[in-house]
Amino acid sequence: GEETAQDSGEPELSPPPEIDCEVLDGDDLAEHTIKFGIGLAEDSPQGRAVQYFGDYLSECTDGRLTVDLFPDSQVGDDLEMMSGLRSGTLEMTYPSTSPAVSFVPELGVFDLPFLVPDTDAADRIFDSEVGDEMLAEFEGSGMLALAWGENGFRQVTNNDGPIESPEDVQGLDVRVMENEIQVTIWEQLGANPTTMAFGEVFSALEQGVVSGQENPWVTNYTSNFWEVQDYGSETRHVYTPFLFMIGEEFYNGLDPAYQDLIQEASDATSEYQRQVAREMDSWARDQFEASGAEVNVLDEDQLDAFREATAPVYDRWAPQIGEELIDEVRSVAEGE
Ligand code: KDG
Repeated sequence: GEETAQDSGEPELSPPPEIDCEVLDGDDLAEHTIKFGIGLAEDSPQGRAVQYFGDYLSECTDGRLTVDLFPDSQVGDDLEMMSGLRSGTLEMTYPSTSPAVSFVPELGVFDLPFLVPDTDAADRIFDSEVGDEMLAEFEGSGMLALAWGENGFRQVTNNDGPIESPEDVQGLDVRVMENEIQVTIWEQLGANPTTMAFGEVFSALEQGVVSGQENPWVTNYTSNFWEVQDYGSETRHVYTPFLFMIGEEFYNGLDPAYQDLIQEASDATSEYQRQVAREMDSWARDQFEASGAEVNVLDEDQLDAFREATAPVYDRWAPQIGEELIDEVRSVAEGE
């Protein structure tokens, strides 16, 4: 894109939920520094949420539990950070569900195109029994998923031109997440998808290894993709959740009072992170546009053309994900 000076303005955000706890201050309580790695930037909703989580823990333990945040894939990509949790080199991470499908295949339901219509539907899924069950699937894997988060609705950015119809995607060299269902979506549309860890995306775009990628506006803006992308198109083709994860062995070795506190702080963080993600979404789109990129928002008819063109992805993957699970998640999403 044309590199213009950025308006370094901050988004207007509501205050985080109040931290309301009885301080754990027994002399027998150990001190721990939790290394928390994320793929996104410090000022993304994800980064802001981890900082809130750190404040929560340290305030409620008089500084005995602290969080050390490693943003921007500094300590690895989602899959590497998940291995770190299992081997004990990292305590916490916040991956997308998509790469976690290799551990919990049911999470592939979120990779289906246009499954989640809006953020209310996402909340209904997260707060449902089926939502709890999916998180519980991690037990025994070496990692525990303590809460949901919102990565969000994914939008395509690229350097070829605005995306308004499925035809515009044909032949597009696009980076996708490390997930076979995502690959199928783009193949179905006639694009050339390449799977790649998030930390490599910026330089791949810069060097022209790929022309485009897809991520929510908050990521497209806070990870500086506007510097290397000319077009952003609001396609909302997939809604990706985040998983708020901790190493199972680390967690099981903690004092039960710490375990309870961490769960409570995770729930508050989940609420806060979703709030920030939603408050920053259209702001980030405006910032992306103000940076000099061309932005277009698809209307319902244009989205319908994408719904139709990607429908075969359901038939292809339903057997693996489970027809019943898809129906269940759909009806929870619709509030039935
Ligand atoms: O910490 C999360 C990121 O590493 C990643 O999941 C972001 O959506 C993402 C992507 O495109 O890889």
